[in-house]
Amino acid sequence: MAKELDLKIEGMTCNHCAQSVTKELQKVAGAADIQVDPKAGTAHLATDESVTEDQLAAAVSEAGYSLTSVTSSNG
Ligand SMILES: [Cu+2]
Repeated sequence: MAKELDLKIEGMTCNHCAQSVTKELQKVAGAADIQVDPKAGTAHLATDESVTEDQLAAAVSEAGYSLTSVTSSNG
């Protein structure tokens, strides 16, 4: 079962930032349909149940930004 998640990410300013975050999130096994909006400071993605918030935080941090919140958009 896939989860739909909304992430809040601090520190992104332009499309290059968004690309870095997208690239790192793509490396997380089980993450798909990644859409990053640098102006809003958000990312939307679908993940397997196995993907943890820690994995997402690590990916965002690897790109050089901070994950500040994760909310599920389908319960
Ligand atoms: Cu940038």
